[in-house]
This record gives sequence, C-alpha cells and structure tokens, in this order.
Amino acid sequence: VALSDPDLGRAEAAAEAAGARRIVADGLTLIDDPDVDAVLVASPDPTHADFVLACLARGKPVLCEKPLAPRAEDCLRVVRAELELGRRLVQVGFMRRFDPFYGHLKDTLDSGACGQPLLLHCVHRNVSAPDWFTSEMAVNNSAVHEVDIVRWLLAEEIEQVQVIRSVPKRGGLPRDPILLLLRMASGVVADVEVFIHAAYGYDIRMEAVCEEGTIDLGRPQPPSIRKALAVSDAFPADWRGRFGDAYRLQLQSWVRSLSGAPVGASAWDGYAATTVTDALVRSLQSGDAVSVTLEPRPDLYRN
Ligand code: ISE
Repeated sequence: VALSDPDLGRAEAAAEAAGARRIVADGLTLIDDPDVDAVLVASPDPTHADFVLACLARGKPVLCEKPLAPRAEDCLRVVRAELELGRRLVQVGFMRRFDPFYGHLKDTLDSGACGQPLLLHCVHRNVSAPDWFTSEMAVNNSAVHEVDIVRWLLAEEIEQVQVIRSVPKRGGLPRDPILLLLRMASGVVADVEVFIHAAYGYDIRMEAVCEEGTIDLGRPQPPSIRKALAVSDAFPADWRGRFGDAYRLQLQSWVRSLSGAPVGASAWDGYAATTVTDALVRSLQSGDAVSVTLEPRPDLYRN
C-alpha cells in the first residue's frame, strides 16, 4: 500500500518493485495511513522502538527488524505498551528462527537423538561493514542473532556473559574479532566468534556438542567447482545470500499470522536479547564477566 524511506530514489525503486501505491515522506505518516493494516519496520536500529510504539498506539500489527532496540530500556517501553493493550501485535525479525537449517538443528536437539547439549560453538563472520559500524554494533546488531538463536534453541535464558578481546585486525574496528561467552541458566556455555571484517565471505556456523555426538548447522550448498587442480565452493557476500529463504518464510508466516495467532520472536524475546547485548557491551568495555537480569516474564509472553 505505502512505502517510506528518507532516500527518495531508493523509496521509488522499492515501491516499484513491491507495487506500492504511494511513497510517504516519513514513517509516522505511513503508520497513520488508514489504508495501512500492518507495518514492517526496517529502519536504522535506534529508530525502531518509536515506530513500533506508534504502531501499538494505533493497534496495528508490526514486524520489526532486529534488534527491537539497541538498548533494553527502549525494548521495555515496547513490552509495557503491549502489556497495556493486553494482546501481542509485535514480532521481532529474528529471521534465523525460520531458516530450515536452524530448524533442523532444533528438531534434532529436541529429539534427544544426540543426548543433552553441553556446549555450542558459533561463528558469525561478515565480509566487511560500512565505516559507521562500531564495535558495539558488532554486539547489538550482529551478535544479537546468536543471542536470540541460542535462547530459542535451548529454550532457556542467558545468565552471564563475557567478551574476550583478541588482536584486532589492522584497519578494521578497534575490537574485531571478538569472542563472546554466554552461560545459560542450566550451565550450558555457548561461545561466539564475531568477525565483522573477515574479508573472505559471509560465513555463519554453529556446532552443538551433545552427550552422544555433535550436530553441525548446515548451509545451502552452492555447486562446488573443480578447476586448475583445486576444488572451490562459493560464499555469499552477505546475509541476503545465506538467509534469503529465512526472510521469505518469516514474511509469509507473519502475513498468515495477521489473521491468527502470533508467530516468531515476541517483544519479550526482543527485550531479553537486548538485555544480553547490553551486558555484552559492558563487558566489551571492561573485559569482566557480567550477569544478566531480566524482569519477571509476564503471562502474555508465556507460550
Ligand atoms: C546485519 O544487520 C544482519 O542482520 C545480518 O544478518 C548479520 O549477519 C550482520 O552481521 C548484521 O550487521
């Protein structure tokens, strides 16, 4: 129906591709438009919470890109507004929950085929980032995906975190790569390598180490090429190549959910994930282990 972007050229191109009937000057005008039934927020992270609150004030369902907000206090404002409404209208775009490979990993974990999980090893490597990307964003914009997926896979909360710094890559971020340690309520530990300027490709990995065996996250397999005495296989340049199906499946189930029950990550999940990344940002600065304390989970967010 309508599309908004501060960059008019991009707005026009996106409106044409999506068949949008009008381009609106700003997000709040779009949310106000009586023809708009539901809203997808994909704006810069610090603007998310206010757009989502505007949707709630008008009773419109909203799919908001992750993170719900870069700081937990803003996520909490959204949770409180939704509690006041008494029904869930917010979905947070943690699209990995819709990725068939993570889905398979979760099914295998839940089946108990490999026994209880003991450790998770995760890798999150990007080719590079624009020069406005900061070390804090490596945590609250990038690693927030692992924070959410680890909570979802193990169905428990993260209670303590620590950031271990390594030798930074020359010419990159002041702290890149970094290693995150996430300790779950059960004692299971997840380690996450985050390397924003890894250069060679977009590479997301996870291995769950369980009592009887391990489960490796797969990935879509591009054709492998044998040539000049070598075998090679390509990496996508960014997340669109790796998670295209996850985004499509997420959008399809969000659209279906508009006439049924909510799906995907809730505002509470957005709040929980950002509370963890807030603690990680504190540890990034101090190097110390930091405890994570969540508000009590309201009934609205119990499944
Ligand atoms: C980006 O915003 C994303 O959401 C990607 O999925 C993630 O891999 C990347 O690190 C983020 O910057």
